[in-house]
Amino acid sequence: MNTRVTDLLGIKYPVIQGGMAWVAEYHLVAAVSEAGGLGIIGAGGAPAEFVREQIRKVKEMTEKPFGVNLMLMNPQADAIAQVIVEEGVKVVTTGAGNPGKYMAMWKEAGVRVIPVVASVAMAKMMERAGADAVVAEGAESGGHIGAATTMTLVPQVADAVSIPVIAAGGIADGRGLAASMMLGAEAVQMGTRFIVAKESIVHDNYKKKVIAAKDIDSEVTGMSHGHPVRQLRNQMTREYLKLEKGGAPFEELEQLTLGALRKAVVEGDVVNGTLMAGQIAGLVRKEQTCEEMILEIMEQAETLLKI
Ligand code: TUI
Repeated sequence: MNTRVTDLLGIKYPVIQGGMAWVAEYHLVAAVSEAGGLGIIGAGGAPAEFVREQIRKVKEMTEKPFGVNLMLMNPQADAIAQVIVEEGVKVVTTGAGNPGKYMAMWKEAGVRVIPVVASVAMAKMMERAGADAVVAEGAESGGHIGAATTMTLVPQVADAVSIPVIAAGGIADGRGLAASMMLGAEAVQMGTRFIVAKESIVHDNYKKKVIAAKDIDSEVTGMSHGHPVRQLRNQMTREYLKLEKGGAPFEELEQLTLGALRKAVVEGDVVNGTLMAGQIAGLVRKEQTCEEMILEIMEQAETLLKI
């Protein structure tokens, strides 16, 4: 299934792994890339030198292309943008902001730049700024989200820009890939399904919660202060939403979530931790290797698209 995205990135399958903070570290990234997709290191809130180490570790494990996701709210974003160039990373995706100020530097260094966007306006702005492709990410996604759904966002972005579009949000199998192609996308980005990959270092408690999750088991916190984050419902989200409804100030809410993603991913605290996952978690039923996941998705999508 060759598309402009597989050509642009030099990958076999149009399947990209979301650059999830804490989750997308070098084992997962190398496994996805080795399986023919594109693995992406999630820089999240990490320091620049940690990201450099992650890049070097991926390079030790695979010669295939891989990328780095720069979360633009990271206080060390400038330094990470630089590390990406210094380490010769071929692909960068960005999230939670506008990567405009890094664009010239990355383009000059030959880095393929793929901003994650949540609106048509942002997609057009990124195309004008020189982006090579965009990820159109719907609100079904886990983590920090925009307002539009994948079903509505992807075709509108595909009509608005000439660069290739990658669909994200609510995609976890071959049906999602086939449907995305029908909407005008040329690849998909998946996060939630890769959380439970055998190669993923995510704590078993967290993986079990994703596998047990049903369609309506996620909540969106932080809507009132403009940073909506989708995650699985637990004691933390219940407390958070109660405080948020009562008009608690941002600083108080922030105290609840500080370090909570790490708590969930590393310590397996599924009570007070942040279990970021998308609405498609209900479809994710078992742990598999990245290769098994990608081959299964491709086979299913190819069968559907041939009909
Ligand atoms: O970035 C994501 N998802 C994320 S980042 C993240 S780390 C985090 N941890 C705790 C609290 C909050 C964040 C977890 N998940 N996805 C890409 C994405 N980008 N989704 C939406 C956007 C986005 C939204 C608004 C991109 C641009 C934008 O507007 C830019 C502007 O400045 O106009």
